[in-house]
Amino acid sequence: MRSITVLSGGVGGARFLRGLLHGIRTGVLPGVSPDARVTVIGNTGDDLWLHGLKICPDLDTVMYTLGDGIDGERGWGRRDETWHVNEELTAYGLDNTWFGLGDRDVATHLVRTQMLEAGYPLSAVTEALTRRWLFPTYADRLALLPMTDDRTETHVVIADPDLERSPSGRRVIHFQEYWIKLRASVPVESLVFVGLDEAKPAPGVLDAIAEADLVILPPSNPIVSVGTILSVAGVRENLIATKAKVVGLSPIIGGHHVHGMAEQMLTAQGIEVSAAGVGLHYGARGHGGVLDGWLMDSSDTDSVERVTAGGLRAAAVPLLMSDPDATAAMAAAAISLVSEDA
Ligand code: FO1
Repeated sequence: MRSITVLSGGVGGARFLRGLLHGIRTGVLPGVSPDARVTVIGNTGDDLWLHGLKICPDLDTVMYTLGDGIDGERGWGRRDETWHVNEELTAYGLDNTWFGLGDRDVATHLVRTQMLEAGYPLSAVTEALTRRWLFPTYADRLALLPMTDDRTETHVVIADPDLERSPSGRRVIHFQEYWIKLRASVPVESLVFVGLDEAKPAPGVLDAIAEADLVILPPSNPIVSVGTILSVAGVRENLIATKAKVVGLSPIIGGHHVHGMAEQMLTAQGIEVSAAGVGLHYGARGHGGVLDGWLMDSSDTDSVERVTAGGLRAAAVPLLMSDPDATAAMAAAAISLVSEDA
């Protein structure tokens, strides 16, 4: 295999990608050549405009993680970060400084916003930013594409008991406010994917799926990360039609997400919060779905039979991305699961 395409969200997807690239480098991935090219299709549903800046959390998390600029503890934002700008904004009385904007991170948003305002599409902006972060290490063997150049934002409808403020008894907030300010602690009435119905795939996105030897759905959020990418026009159709094998790894282990808010998002969409539930939600190619194989954690071994019955190849191995070697082993297991001779 020489070309691998990964549909990725933020923290979970970035951690998986670091292991996948480690596995390519160390030659532990069956049938994958050491000079294999990886194309990441990044989720832009988490994007937001804040303080006049365009912020793309999932693209930046992938870029900083693979460019070794990420803060390892948080999993997002820059290492060696300071927060003076955010502290000053708070001192001026702004009420949206719950979004942790780091001083180093601001530079990324300033460059992005200036380029967007000069008329460059998000894909060109992302390519320019990755020239600093990814090109020195990976050259043309790694590309990060936004899923679309069009504006998309995931918003969350929650109950609002303050009928003065919300006569309807419900309120719509940006996904980032739900996740960061409310810590995903309130019930979700529904999700609104602003712009997603009209979003066109960014240049290279459909080709990256159609021409891949392998497509991977990493353990990112199946609703607000992978789900949004699957909803961009043409993506699902190309996944069903591609000559590539398509394999996914479960973000749910033993009925729970490892971090983030996949449980809340699956519940909001009425999808069973389990490894099998997510795999069968993505579905088997040939049965209206997009997957050939679904890899679950060892604690979900008893779900293998049910997923296989759904038309998917399935296996259960340790899925905790504790370090690049462990993650590379997961990627190798996923590739083996859908290899011809498996
Ligand atoms: N996550 C938090 O929990 N708190 C924050 O203050 C925060 C700020 C932030 C700034 C830039 C960025 O790229 C990501 C940031 N994140 C923060 C993470 C972000 O909410 C998540 O990475 C995804 O959007 C949800 O998976």
